[in-house]
Amino acid sequence: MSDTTAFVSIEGLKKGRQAVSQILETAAGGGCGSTGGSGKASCGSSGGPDDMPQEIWDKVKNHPCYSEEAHHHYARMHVAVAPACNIQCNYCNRKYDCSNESRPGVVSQKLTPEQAVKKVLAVASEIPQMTVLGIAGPGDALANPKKTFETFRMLQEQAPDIKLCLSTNGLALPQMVDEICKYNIDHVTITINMVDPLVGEKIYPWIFWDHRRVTGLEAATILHQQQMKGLEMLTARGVLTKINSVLIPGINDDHLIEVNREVKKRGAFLHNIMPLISEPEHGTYFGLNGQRGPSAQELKAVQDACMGGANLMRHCRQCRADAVGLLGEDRSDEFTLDKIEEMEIVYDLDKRRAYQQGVETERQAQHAAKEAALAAAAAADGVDEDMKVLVAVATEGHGKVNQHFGHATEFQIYEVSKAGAVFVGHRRVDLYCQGGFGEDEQLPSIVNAINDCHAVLVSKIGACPRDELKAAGIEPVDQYAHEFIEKAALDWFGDYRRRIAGGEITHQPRGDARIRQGAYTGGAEAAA
Ligand code: CLF
Ligand code: SF4
Repeated sequence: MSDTTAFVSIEGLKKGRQAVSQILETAAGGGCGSTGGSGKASCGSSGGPDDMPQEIWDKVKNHPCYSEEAHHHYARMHVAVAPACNIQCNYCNRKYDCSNESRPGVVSQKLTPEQAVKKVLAVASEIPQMTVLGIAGPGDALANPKKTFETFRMLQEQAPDIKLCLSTNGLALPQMVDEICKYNIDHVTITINMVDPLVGEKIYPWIFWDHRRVTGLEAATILHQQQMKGLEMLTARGVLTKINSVLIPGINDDHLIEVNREVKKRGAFLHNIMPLISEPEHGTYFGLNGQRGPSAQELKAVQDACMGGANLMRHCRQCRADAVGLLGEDRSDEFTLDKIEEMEIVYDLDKRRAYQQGVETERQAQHAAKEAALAAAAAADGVDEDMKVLVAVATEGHGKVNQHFGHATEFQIYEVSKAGAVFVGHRRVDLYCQGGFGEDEQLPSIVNAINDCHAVLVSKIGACPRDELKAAGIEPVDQYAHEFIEKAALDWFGDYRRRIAGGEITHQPRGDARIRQGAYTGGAEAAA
């Protein structure tokens, strides 16, 4: 524990941790999205009020980042009101969005707090499942405190049902904790890439601190102390915290296990380990100096090594600082300032609640389907009881297999075993169907992206990609169209094991996906 903790009331810290630790205990070992068939909640999954303190359930149940299950149903949005930053990360080029929360890509429009609130109300009236407003750049939310808190203040008055969320590098966090609590900001993300300043000095060339630029080890030491102190203070006040870490191969890959341990000790609710995206064309220090990002397998290996520590988020989409919609989709183009001017904005709380009630009903049906499929899987006989395979799923939301292969721009990846179907990540791909026709030259890259999967579950698929997938050893499966994902994955897995047991097919281990995590969509993607 750093010496800075002297500022934090020990009693407060204990109390805050107590609440958070109850959920962490239920989550331990399950991983994000896993219930392990036990019915226990893992944060980010399908747990309910019986699995965790009611006040925590209320905070996470419809937050798409804090609940893996919720991300199939609920949307978030970001408003780009925070352009300045107080540190330099080697994976950031200021032309691009903040890497704390967003994939770089120029923010289309920076907003004033008034414009931001108007935009939120416009989105809330059009997308009733939008439940969370986050401020995540394009710089650092807390390096722009006036704009950040003014936005939250106005929004709290005008749209009280929307959860408030912010993301920060942590440097200015301790002195902002009172403000954060004043506006009922229940969710705070801190990007923590190291707990050892010797590692930190390879990531942060400088910080701006006490009216001067500080460099090297001193900079990393101050940043580390501020991050730890801020995390402890938030825990003591009962604010849910998520830690984002950028996985930088050769710099902090092994070290992230220690980061996970240290943030868990200080009450972090979730740990989101994200891949460095480091393309030279984005002009970052790392990108220009040959620092590569991790492969999908390297990312999963580090995440798996952290299991049992702070609970993991694996469904992050590294979204833009002006993203709008479900995670993985971006509807920001529909809500530019020009378009908002022409919209009739009706923020109708009752209508929003009624819509969300419908979402909850669907979610319960999804949960029930998953439980039934799990029971069937546990009862089924077959070969190799410990078998685990990956399946790719094409979905456009609602937790269902409901997307045509040719329309997918990403596949969700589930690890399936008799114990359950657990979301473990996603793979972005280039669109196969363009202008109504399949682009066959895209197929090899799509197949490569899911090359470690045994099957791909889709609502529909054409003959050409079907043949190509089969030739690559990946089963194209469309018989579970419009079913809930976990049920579909478990049913397919049961059938797969039966076919092996019956001698129809032989189980073949799959190879590694031959692409780098997050690096397959060209210009829109960049550093973490
Ligand atoms: Fe935004 Fe972040 Fe809040 Fe979510 S994002 S401020 S916690 S509302 Fe979510 Fe986007 Fe990943 Fe962030 S998917 S980058 S974790
Ligand atoms: Fe600042 Fe975010 Fe860029 Fe880091 S990634 S330098 S915190 S804007």
